[in-house]
Amino acid sequence: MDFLNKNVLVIGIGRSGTASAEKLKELGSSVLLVDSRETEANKEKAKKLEGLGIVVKLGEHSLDFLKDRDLIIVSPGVPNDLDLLIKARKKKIPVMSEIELASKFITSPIIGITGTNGKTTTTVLTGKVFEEAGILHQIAGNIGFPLVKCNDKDFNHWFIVEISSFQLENIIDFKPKIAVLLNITEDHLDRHYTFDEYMWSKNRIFMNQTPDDFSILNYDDQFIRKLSSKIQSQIIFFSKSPISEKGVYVEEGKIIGNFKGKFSICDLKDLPLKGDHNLENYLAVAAICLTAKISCDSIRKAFVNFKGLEHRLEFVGNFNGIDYYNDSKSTNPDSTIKALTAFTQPIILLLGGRNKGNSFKYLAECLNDRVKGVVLFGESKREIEDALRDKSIIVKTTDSFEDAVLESRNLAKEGDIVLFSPACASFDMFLNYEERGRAFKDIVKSLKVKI
Ligand code: UMA
Repeated sequence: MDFLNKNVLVIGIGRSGTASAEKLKELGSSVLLVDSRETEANKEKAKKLEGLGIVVKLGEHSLDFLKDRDLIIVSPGVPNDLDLLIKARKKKIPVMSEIELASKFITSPIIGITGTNGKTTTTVLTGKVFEEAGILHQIAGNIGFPLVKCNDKDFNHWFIVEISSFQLENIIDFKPKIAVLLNITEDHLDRHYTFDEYMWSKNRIFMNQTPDDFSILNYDDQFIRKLSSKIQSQIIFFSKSPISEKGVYVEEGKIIGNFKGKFSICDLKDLPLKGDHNLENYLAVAAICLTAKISCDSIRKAFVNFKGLEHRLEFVGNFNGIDYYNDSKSTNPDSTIKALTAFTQPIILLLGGRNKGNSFKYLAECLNDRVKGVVLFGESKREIEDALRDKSIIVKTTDSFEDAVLESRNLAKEGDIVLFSPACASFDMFLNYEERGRAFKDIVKSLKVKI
């Protein structure tokens, strides 16, 4: 696709939109970048981009933006049913996401990793194995570094890309060599409206694959296993139990590979990250790396040395015999359910924030005997309280984030875990989950936690 002298509209002045606009300008397109939010920060960004010859318009979107447009690049945070996009499609103006634009310039193989939970850990850990094996690679995507900023003109390597459902909504030809679907549970229903629509966007990761490509699928997820019959690429499964299909699974405390014969990859007891979700991540990474023909030795070494990521079951410290864990990245009920599997001790669980359209009923059912108490905060506290009504668990509702953390300390006894795994987005009280996680850690540290 030639971008020279094309009239392109880019929607969103975040990381994706800015990087796309810069790339298109470099390629000789005439770029109009628009964003509905006229904030001081956006005005600053606009000034810089205008210096590069990009026209920027902040404030309400206008249908005039579509006039004489050849192409639209849409940021992931922009809803797919935005009036401007609906009108653009009616006018037959192509609409593509930033990863689609990026893929036009990439010839090296892409590993695309999607799923409701575990994407970032799987992406980073895959990178660690590639690093251990000495294979050139770059990590990009939803992790915070737009793929369109990457360039593979100079050398041949792998792109390890974390991909969200939002980014998949507007792909056209995007085709990963290895496409990974970790799990699918309810999430982002405020944006996708129904679970089927959310599934539809996730499944798009496979839509351009051919029998020369590979898909890595979670055998234990009934929705994912069902869709395997519709996938064109070579399927490699991973499972927490023994399976006869080609792939990676757990048997007798070991991770086993079954790729033209069975072999042991590593012992579970040597793996530093605990919990069912981390086991799924390890299995997926092993399957990806074996598919990329990396040795078991490199996989094992990287697994053993990887200590996990900030805000994902991160150990904060011990205060008066109580262990505090920050799992602020848990923004949906499923990730909290999985976080609970990491512990055998009694737990005080902190829940709350902005609900993304999920039900808390199943989470309430999964609060097993080990959850002694639940402390609620934020916008969704009443909704979660309703879901917990029939449970014989101590439930405390608080009026501020700080009160919630202090209340959890009051409920916990020596030997207990305080688990901050909120099951909700952070946007009711914080800029993002990182800021929320840091706030949790700061409050815990102010309790004079010994790290
Ligand atoms: N906007 C409009 N009109 C609208 C709606 C939004 O102009 O109708 C504007 C907003 O004001 C905003 C921009 O469009 O300025 C949207 O930007 P964005 O939210 O897409 O921000 P980016 O900085 O481009 O970040 C995106 C991803 N954000 C989202 O998916 C919400 C980042 O993932 C990603 O790291 C980045 O691209 C680079 O690829 C973040 C995320 O929260 C981490 N992802 C979700 C998740 O992981 O759960 C999917």
